[in-house]
Amino acid sequence: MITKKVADALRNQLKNELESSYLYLSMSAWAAGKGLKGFSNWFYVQAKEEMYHFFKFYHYLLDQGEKVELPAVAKPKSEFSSPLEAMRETLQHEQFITKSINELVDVALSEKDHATNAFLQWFISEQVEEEASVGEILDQLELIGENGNGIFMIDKELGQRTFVTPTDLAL
Ligand code: OFO
Repeated sequence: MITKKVADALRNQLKNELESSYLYLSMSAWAAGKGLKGFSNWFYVQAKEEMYHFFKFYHYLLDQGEKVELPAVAKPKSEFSSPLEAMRETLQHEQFITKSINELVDVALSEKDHATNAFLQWFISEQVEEEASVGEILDQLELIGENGNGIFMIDKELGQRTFVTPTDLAL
């Protein structure tokens, strides 16, 4: 059993995760339209990972006997000036998500909710990884600037990313 305060905070995170997935899917479509297949693949995998995050919150709420109502999702931005801009926005978005996860932990701790705190620890570690991997790509993009060969090389590398099917949820 979880308190209403915790349940409401977790329900709000459903929206954040759905909007994350939607944003990255939009970036994937934008990159595909620009012929950046590798970037498109990377954002597509990212969109799937965000849906997995959404489902983790969704199932946790249901497992705790809570009601789940799906939120309205805002239309994501669909035009970017460059891969650099898209990746900068990705890092900013992930920093926003990290903040939201930290706030969720604060709510769980203030309610002495150890189960929810334990559940959220996976996301705390995940955000460190996400910010680090996006930061690495961003550093490379800032280094090469407008260099077409450099973009081509990074695009090839990002095309290698694959979605690892989670073992804890049937998706
Ligand atoms: Fe990118 O971590 Fe969920 O939202």
